[in-house]
Amino acid sequence: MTNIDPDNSREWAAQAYALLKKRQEEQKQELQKEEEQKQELQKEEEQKQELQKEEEQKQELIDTSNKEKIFGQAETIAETELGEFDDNFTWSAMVLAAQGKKINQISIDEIDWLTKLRRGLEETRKGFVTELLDKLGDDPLTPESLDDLETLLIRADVGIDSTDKVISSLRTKLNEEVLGGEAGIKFLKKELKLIIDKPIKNSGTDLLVPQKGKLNVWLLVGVNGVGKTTTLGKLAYLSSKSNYKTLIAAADTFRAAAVEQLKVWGDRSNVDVISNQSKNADPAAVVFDAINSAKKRDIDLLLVDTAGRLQTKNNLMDELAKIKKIIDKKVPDAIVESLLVLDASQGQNGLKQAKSFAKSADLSGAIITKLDGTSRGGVSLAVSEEVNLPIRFIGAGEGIKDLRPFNSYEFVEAMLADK
Ligand SMILES: Nc1nc2c(ncn2[C@@H]2O[C@H](COP(=O)(O)OP(=O)(O)O)[C@@H](O)[C@H]2O)c(=O)[nH]1
Ligand SMILES: [Mg+2]
Repeated sequence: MTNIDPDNSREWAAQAYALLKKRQEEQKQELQKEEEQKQELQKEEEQKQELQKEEEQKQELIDTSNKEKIFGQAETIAETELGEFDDNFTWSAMVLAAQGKKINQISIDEIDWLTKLRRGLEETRKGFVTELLDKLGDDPLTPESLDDLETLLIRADVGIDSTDKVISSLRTKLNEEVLGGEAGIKFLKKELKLIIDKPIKNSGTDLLVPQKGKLNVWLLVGVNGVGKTTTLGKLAYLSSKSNYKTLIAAADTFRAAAVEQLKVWGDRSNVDVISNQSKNADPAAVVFDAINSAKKRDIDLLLVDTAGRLQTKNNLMDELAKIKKIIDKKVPDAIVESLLVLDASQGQNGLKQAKSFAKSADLSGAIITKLDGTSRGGVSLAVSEEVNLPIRFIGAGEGIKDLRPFNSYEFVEAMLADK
C-alpha cells in the first residue's frame, strides 16, 4: 500500500473520472441500441400475438390463464449513475489508488460504495476524528492527548480491549519518538487495521467467496431486526451477479411475512426461494428440501435465512444445530459458513449478542449492517477483538447494492477520513 501525493492523486482521480464518464456514455449508447432492438422485437411479438388472437377467436378457444411473460423475468437493477467530480469522488479514487488499483480497473459501483461508506461513517467520525483533530491540531501527541483519544475511542464503541491495545501501542511509540498529529492518525489507522485484520488472517481466507465445484451453504443468524433477510437479499444479488448459481432457503418459518420478503429479494436478482408455506413448518425440513433442490440444480451457493426469535433462546440454538446436522448428513463435503449478522447501531448491545451467539452457535464470521447513519461504527473493532470473528461483509443502506465484501483498509480510511 502506497501513500500518494494529494496533488498527483487529484490528477489521477480526474483522469479516472474522465474515463468512467466516457465508459458510461458508451454504455448508454449501447443500452439505447438494445432498447431499440427490444422494442422492435416487442412490436413483432405483438403483431404475432395479434394474429394468434384472431386465430383463437376464430376457433372460439380463448384461454387467458396461460399467457406467458414475453420479456426478462428478473427486475432490471438500474446501473449506478456517475455522480459529480467532487470531494467524494476524489477521496474514493484515492482509496482505490492506494490499494494499487489501476485507472482502468475502477468501476462506478466501487466509487459509489466508498462514497456511501464514508458518508455512512460520518456520524462515527464526527464524535471521534473531528474532535480528535481539533484537540491534536498540528501539535505533537502528548500523554494527555492519549487520554482524550481513549475517551473518544470508547465513545465510538470500539470497546475496552481494542482501545487498551491501541492506546498502549501509541504510548510505547511516544516513548520512542515524537509524533505529530498527522503521524499520530497514521499510526492509529495502522493499529486499528491490525485489530480488524487479526481474525481475518487467522481464518486463512481474506475474502469469503463460494468455492467452485462444491455446495457452499451460508447460514445467516442473529437476533430479530438486525437485517438478516435484507442482507441475504443483497448477498443473492452479489452472488448471482458474480455468476454463482444461487438458491435461497426460507428457513425463518417463525415470521409469517419472512417468505414473502425473501421472494421479493429473490425476484430482483432472479434467484429462486425454497419455502414451506404451511403453518409451523419445520425450518430444518425447509433446509432439507433446499439441499435436494440445490443438488439437482448444481447450485454453488445456498443462502439460508433463519429465525431471530423462537420461544426461548435455547430453542433457537437447538434449531440452528438441527439445521447444521441436516447439512452435514446430506452433503458432508459442503462448505458451511455460519455468519452472525449484527446491527452496528446497537453498539455494545450488539456486542453482547455476538458474544452470546459465539458461545452457543459455531460461528465462522460476522456481517455488520446499518453502518449508514450510526455513530457506533467502531463496534466492528470490538467484534474483531473481543469475539474474534472475521468480518466478511458490511451493509450501509437498504438498497440491493448496499452490501460489499469487507475491506479493512477501506473501512479504517472511511472511519478516520478527515472531512
Ligand atoms: N439503514 C439500513 N437499514 C437496514 C440495513 N439492513 C437492513 N436494514 C433494515 O432493517 C430492518 C430489518 O431488516 P430485516 O432484514 O427484516 O431483519 P431480520 O429480522 O434480521 O431479518 C428493515 O427495515 C431493513 O430495511 C442497512 O444496512 N441500513
Ligand atoms: Mg428476517
